[in-house]
Formats: sequence, structure tokens, C-alpha cells
Amino acid sequence: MDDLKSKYLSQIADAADENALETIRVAAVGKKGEVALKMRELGKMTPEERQVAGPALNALKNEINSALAAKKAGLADAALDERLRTEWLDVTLPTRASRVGTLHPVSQAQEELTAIFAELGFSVAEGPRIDTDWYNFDALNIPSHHPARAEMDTFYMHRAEGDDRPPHVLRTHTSPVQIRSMEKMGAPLRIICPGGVYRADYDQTHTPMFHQVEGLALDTDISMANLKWTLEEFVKSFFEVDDVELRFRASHFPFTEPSAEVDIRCSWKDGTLKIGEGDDWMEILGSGMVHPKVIAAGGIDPDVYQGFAFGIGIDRLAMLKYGIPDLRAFFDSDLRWLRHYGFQCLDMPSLHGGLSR
Ligand code: 2NL
Repeated sequence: MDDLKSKYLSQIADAADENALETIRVAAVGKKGEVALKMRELGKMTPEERQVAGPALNALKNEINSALAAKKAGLADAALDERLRTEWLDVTLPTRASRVGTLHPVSQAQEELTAIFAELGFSVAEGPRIDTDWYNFDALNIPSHHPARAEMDTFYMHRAEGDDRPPHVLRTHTSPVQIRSMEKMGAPLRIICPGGVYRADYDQTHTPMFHQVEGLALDTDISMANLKWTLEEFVKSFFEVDDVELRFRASHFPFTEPSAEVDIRCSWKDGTLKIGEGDDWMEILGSGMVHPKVIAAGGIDPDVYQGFAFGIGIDRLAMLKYGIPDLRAFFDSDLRWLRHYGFQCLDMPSLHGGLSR
């Protein structure tokens, strides 16, 4: 019996894992194990022998069972220690960099120009993109026969069958916001109206939705000289140049009289645009003195107040400043290609770097 005991206790001590332990358990104290066989032999013994051997076998069985349980617990502890040693995380490691979104170049240009005009004393006015044909056309001295009002130029929101009221339009410029602002705030007035506008046009330089900022200054003593100074300050600030020459060319808009298109002096050298120097001129905006009929349409007396107004395409300004070749890129695709081609425009505007024509 001592042989059995030392045999199994040493096997248990050497067992490498729970499977080995189970094999030992079955062989030693299982139903058909060695201890069970010995117990079966008790019947052939004399009562005296049995009184000694019985308790001894029971004690052996208990001892083997406790050795099995202790070894099992030991193996489990060792397995846990091993996991603790191998399965660890360094929670101090830096996280994976997250992708950060950026402002769209058009939004960025809009924010920049809004800040510049704010410094010049202009506040921002906003209004609906769907408006009546009164605010979009009639109030701006654009008569019903004007080509801008034709369906091929303007998106109309047609009324239901039998509804004879004039249709709404998707605003073709932000001027209707200026008319609404005149009605609401009266004069004197200095505002800019930035925002999306709509025209039925689509090619390399036109998209059906684009962005415009219009400016309006009304007071009792406003002249073209104020317009010229304001635009010079704006252009210098926006394109980050110390000086720039503006050229006013006589033009025509229904809502201004006189009207002028404004060019800025620039040069294209080796595919790089430089603003403020050179022998080229680039048109950047339309402007003029507000037509008296338009001032009256805004509910203001044109005999007391006069003013200047201008309209600039924000998308084109952004393209010029950030070197974007095709207007459609703003609307057709995401803007990762800008980075791909090395444009830093989304983080860091740089005008005189590499604009290619
Ligand atoms: C252009 C021309 C212009 C205006 C817009 C305006 C607005 C009111 C009254 C008078 Cl309420 N004028 N806006 C004036 C002149 C030109 O835009 O070619 N823009 C890109």
C-alpha cells in the first residue's frame, strides 16, 4: 500500500497538465482504478485483516484525492501566472492618430472675407435661398423680359396646377437678402451677404450652385471713391499683398448705375499667379452705385441715400487663392486630391507658391 501511495503521489507531482492529472485520477481512484481493485479484495480477508486494511485504503484514497486537488489548483495558478506574463497591454502607448476633417476651401474663403469686411465695418446678413421673383428680380430692376429670368438661366419652383401666383425661384444672387435687409434695417447700412446661389449652368467655369458675396453700403454721402477704397483694402487683405492696382471698366448691371467691372493687376509667370504686380489684368468682381429704383424697392428714399454695391464669386476667389484648376472639383469629388497634388490650402493658405494654370 505504501508502494501505491508513493507511486501515485510522485506521478501527481510530475503531472504536466490537467489531462495528465485526469489519467492518473482514473488509474488510481477511478471506479476501476487500483485502489478500487484493492477494496474489492477486502472481502477475501479475515475480519481482523479487513479492520486494518479497510481504513488504510480509505485513507490512501483520500490522500490521493487531496493531492490531485492541490495539484489541480497549482496548475491553474501557474496557467494564470503565464497569462499574466504574456497577455499584457502597455496602456501608455500613444493612440492611433484620428482623421481630422477640415473646412472646405469655399467655407474657408468665406470665413476669411467675412472677417476682412467685418474689420471694414460690414455686418453679415443672411436670407432664404428660395425666394419670390419680386425679391430676386423685380426689386433689383430686372424686368420680366430680361434674359436672366428665362427658364434656361433660372431654376423656378413652379406652383401647383391652377395656382396663378408667380413662382418662387432659387435665388440667382444674394441681392434679395440685401433688399430684405434694407426693408428690415433701413439706412445707413453696411452689410455683406455671403451664401449659395443657383443658376442653370454647368461647364468648366460654371456649376448650378455656387457661392457669392455681395456688399452694400448706403449712406448720405457715398461715392465710387468709397467703393474703390473698400475693394482695394479687401483685395490686399484677402490675397495678402501690400499693394494692388484696381482697374474699373465701365459695364452694365440692371441694379447699379453707373456700373463697373473690376480687374486686379497680376502676372502669370511659369504657371504661377502673382497678384499686385505684372502686365496682366484679371477680372474679379462687378460693382456700381446702387440704382435709385433698387434703393426705393428696399423702402429707402433714394433722394436722401445713395450707396455702392458689389458682387464677388467666392468659389473663384478660393480657386485663385488656393490654386484649384476647375470649379467642378468643389462639388464633384471629395477634396483629398488637393493634398495629393501637394496643395496645402486646407491648412495653410499660400498664394505665391505653386499655382498652376
Ligand atoms: C457680378 C456682379 C454685382 C451687385 C452685384 C447689388 C445688390 C443690390 C443693389 C445693387 Cl441690393 N447691386 N449687387 C452690384 C453690382 C454687381 O455682381 O458680376 N458678380 C460676380
